[in-house]
Amino acid sequence: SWEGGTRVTRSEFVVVANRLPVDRVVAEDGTASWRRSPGGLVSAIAPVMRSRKGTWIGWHGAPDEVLEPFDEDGMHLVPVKQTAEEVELYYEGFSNATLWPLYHDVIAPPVYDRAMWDAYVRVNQRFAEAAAEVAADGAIVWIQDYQLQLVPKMLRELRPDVRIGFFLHIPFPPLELFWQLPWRRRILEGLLGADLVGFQLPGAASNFVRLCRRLLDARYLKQDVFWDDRIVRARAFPISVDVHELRKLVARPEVRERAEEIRTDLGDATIFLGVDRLDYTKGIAQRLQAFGELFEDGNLKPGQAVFVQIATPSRERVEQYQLLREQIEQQVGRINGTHGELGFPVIHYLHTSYDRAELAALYLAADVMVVTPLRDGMNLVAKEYVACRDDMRGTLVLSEFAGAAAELKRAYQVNPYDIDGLKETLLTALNAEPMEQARRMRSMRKRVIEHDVDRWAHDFLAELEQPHNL
Ligand code: ADQ
Repeated sequence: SWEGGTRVTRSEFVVVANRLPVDRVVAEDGTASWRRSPGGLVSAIAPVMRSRKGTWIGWHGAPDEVLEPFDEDGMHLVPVKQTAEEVELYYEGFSNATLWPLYHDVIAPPVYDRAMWDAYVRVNQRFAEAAAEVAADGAIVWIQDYQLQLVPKMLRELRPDVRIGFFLHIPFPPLELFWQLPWRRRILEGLLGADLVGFQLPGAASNFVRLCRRLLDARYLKQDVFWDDRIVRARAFPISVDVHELRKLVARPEVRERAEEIRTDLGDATIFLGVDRLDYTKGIAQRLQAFGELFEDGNLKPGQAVFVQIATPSRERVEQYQLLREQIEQQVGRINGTHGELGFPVIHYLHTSYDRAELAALYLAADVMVVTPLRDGMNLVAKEYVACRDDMRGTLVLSEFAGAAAELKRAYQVNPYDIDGLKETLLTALNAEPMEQARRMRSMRKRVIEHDVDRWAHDFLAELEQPHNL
């Protein structure tokens, strides 16, 4: 169809996410091009996008810039504008200073600010309008994550004919916490615009259903909510990793050589590894505290064991993230200053992002992978580590508060708030015999290989496409 002179491509399959699945790269000669963003979500959805001639709606990453739709990597992409002020209020503000901490057990205090809320509504409306414009009759529209919780309802008002799925990548909080939110009813009604609301864990789906009953007085049966003469299904779909991609990576000779090189560079010490966005939900301070105390107690000696902590820069304009960075960097300095020796720091802290091959080499080099979030929707790092260890070696220390703990039962599970328990578990994992390592790794690998990210996308879409009449 022709609208306002520009051709609108209508799609049977539409993905709506805060970000487009591509990043702009500028070459040395100044020419700009697009490159597919790394990460499981994009690689899971890209094949579906291609086979269904799908459209992806999202922000392209540059404030204030208006871009026309374009095709890249076999996908039709529709950029949605965000002003600099909206990035500050909607993205850094309501999404990452309000919803993110509220949904992660209020580890940091959520900010409740009306101007942020207004921007959240405005930007969600813009995404809903973009989706309404490109969706074909009866299309499938799949909305991603906490930045866009109002879109399901807004889109349904514009386009009652389309089938709407929503997936929340982060935890959904218990009623007692969600209740704090001044706009709690609006968020819940926003989500109820979907036909299917997907969560990482069954417990999150239950929290949602319980809230619908208590806050909106909605009728429900198990995990089906009756709302507006419709059935809204709440279900769990634990997300996973691109096992195929990771296996190909670790099969590359240069990745295996790089892993050897890392081990040599670290003086053949036992390697503990942490890989996280620098985020207060990840429990980085707790794991470093526990590790440092193992030196204090004489259980570890400098040169014998090292901790490699990769911390990806994240949300650097949000105050809590600036505070966290200062705190972690001070802690690293203190522990190295106290326990390190010349030529033998006990922590290697790297505040940077790596490509997939370097990450895979680090996973291969690590003896003990340490994943200790205080709360995490899933945690893909834990699953990536398992997917990479086709040598059946290495141990995984995993927080009970990561969604992944429900599947990776053979990890050494810990409560990261319990520093003594964490210390004990680090030592147990370190001292596990090769046979025991292999036994645990085999069981965890079975789970991850059978439940990879393709299956996640497939299961969600199969459920969404199932007929469900009232
Ligand atoms: P995140 O909070 O970002 O994801 P996680 O699931 O661990 O957490 O995913 C992080 C991804 O970034 C991994 O694929 C990892 O390899 C990559 N990464 C981390 N540090 C990196 C670095 N220095 N360089 C390059 N890559 C790096 C949110 C939720 C999670 C949920 C996912 C998916 O918070 O709970 O598992 O979405 O739904």
